[in-house]
Amino acid sequence: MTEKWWKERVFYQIYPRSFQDSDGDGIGDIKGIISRLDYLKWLGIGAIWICPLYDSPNEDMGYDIRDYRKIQAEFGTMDDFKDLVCEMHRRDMKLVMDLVVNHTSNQNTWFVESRRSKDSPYHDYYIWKDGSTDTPPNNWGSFFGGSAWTYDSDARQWYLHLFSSSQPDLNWENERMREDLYRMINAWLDDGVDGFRMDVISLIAKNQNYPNANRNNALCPEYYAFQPKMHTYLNEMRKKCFDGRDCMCVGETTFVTTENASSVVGDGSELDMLFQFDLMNIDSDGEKWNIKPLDYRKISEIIFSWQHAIGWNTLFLGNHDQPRAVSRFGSVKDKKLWILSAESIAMMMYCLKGTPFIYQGEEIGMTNYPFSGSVSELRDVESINYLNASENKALAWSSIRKKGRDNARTPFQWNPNPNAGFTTGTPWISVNPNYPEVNVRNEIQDPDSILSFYRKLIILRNQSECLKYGACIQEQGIDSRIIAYRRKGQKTEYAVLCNISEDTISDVEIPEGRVILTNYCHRISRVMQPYECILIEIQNDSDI
Ligand code: ISL
Repeated sequence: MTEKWWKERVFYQIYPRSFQDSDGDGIGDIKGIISRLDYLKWLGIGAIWICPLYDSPNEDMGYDIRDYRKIQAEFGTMDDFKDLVCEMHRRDMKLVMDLVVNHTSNQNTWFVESRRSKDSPYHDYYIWKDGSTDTPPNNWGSFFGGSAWTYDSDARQWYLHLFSSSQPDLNWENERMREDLYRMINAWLDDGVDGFRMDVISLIAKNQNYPNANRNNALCPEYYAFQPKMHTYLNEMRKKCFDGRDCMCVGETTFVTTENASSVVGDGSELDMLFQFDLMNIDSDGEKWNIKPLDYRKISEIIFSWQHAIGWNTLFLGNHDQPRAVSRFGSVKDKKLWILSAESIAMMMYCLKGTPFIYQGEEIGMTNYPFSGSVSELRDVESINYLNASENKALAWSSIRKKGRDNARTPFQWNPNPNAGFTTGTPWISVNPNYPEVNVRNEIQDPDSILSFYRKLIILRNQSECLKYGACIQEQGIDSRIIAYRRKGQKTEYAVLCNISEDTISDVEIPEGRVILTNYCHRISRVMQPYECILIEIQNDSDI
């Protein structure tokens, strides 16, 4: 197993709009991030992925880029960004930027030029098709609802947008466009960035026949995910941007499967790591908003099928597109279960083999927002489109409460002061009312808090070769409510057992050894208590 910095560090994902505001405008910013680096260092974080910081009209909260080489004014300036790079490197932390190159904003000058005239050199930077004004070129649906095509009356053509109509898809068939992107990527790397998280990178190549899908306005990955040309482009990008640099690329490989994953990752491959979403889709019945209950057996099936499928995984419980981890995989019924369950799911995930990505606020057990049911509470285009298109608003709200992306985007809860210490102004999205209890200041002082547990877990991982590089072997024949596995290094062996249910489970074969981390002070022989988790050192170790 090749050793790499990105395999050895625990990553933290920052959603900059909601992390820390420094100037009272209600929006998080770069200076705010800098002011919290010491907290992240204390937590044991070694690398940070920051969601888009680029100039954007914010139709999709920064995932619609207007200018790839300008920092969003609300977040600060290029000088602030350079300070951030410097402050992070000074603390031996790596910085990973978000790279959104499947699409841009419709306000990007490339698109403005593109729609101006068919003769513009930028016209082919996007995907345009002729056709009558009332019928789109095909029946593909957008991720955010409705058709994936919009008719542009200036260009008198249709353009493709797999996401919102303000996010036209770039045409990767166009070599000049690709060269422009590579120049931009290299410029950021020259500025000191250590890598990229590549937004929907699996969708960049489209089937050039643009065939109709089976269903109208549905997603049809068979025509735009993992197309053969995607590999061509990713290889080209690697050669032109990343070869010879010590940087890391993690792809958001939407629609990846355990079968096709190894076509993009592996030593010397197109990407270093990938994000797969099987666990994130576990509570949906086909479509995101059709929610079904959690099935424990599925969790271990998904986790271990991915551990077998590829040599190195990303490990995560949520991100800015997902509900809060503890609300989804744990229990927020009462304080005790909230703490225990947040800890058990953390151990379940972050002792596996791979690179942990902790989403901001997860380490203090931030929960979903208690939306009362007014559209004015929402900021996310996906939820707003869905609500507007739904006939049964009550049903739509029940799904949004569980799965809406704004759940993850409420301000970070630093302390019990007004607005949770996030801003002195009016926050761009409401703060979760539980902030007087759920916040860093409370938890940092409490050795039994979720935050203290996360820190112990991260530090153990940082110090153990076995937890980083050891083999991961699923424990067979154990109750499906317990996620159990071994990590085996050269001199060390650990057993991990996490009850991810509210049930007390008896007759559990618990291996003998030294308990290194657990969330219960009193253990009962052969019993796993509700959400109990245990990390046991079985074989003597020289690396802790
Ligand atoms: O968020 C989702 C479902 O609620 C996903 O389907 C998501 O749209 C998909 O994973 C792609 O996400 C990425 O690209 C989007 C952006 O809105 C997301 O925030 C980003 O993570 C378009 O750029």
